[in-house]
Amino acid sequence: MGCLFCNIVEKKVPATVVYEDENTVAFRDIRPVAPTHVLIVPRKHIPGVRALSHEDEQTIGQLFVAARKVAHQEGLEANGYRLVVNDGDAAGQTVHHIHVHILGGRDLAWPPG
Ligand code: DGP
Repeated sequence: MGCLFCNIVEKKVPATVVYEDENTVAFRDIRPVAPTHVLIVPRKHIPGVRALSHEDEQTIGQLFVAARKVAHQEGLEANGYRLVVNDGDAAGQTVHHIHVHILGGRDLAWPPG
């Protein structure tokens, strides 16, 4: 068992990977809520925003720069897109390996539900 997203990073659980580099892996969300819905995760297991420390600054910086690359690759930059990080129960976090949702391909309402 263990962490689902660690298992995806390690290719023990299949996923549609759209981007990877030495620090990050991006794959399509299994329950998409927008025409483009990609999750990008650090290879390093960090449970969530609340678990971050100064040691993670480089990892998180790399994650956002890679998210931008994915958005470009997915053709989202012309119309815009949203990056979402859910942290904790009230936000609806269900997988406790930090991840950024990359959402695009439609107009996105604000505020979110
Ligand atoms: P969050 O609520 O922020 O923790 O989002 C977790 C997301 O993970 C949710 O949108 C659904 C997605 N997800 C859950 N299980 C799997 C899986 O096995 N494969 C993939 N590709 N996505 C998953």
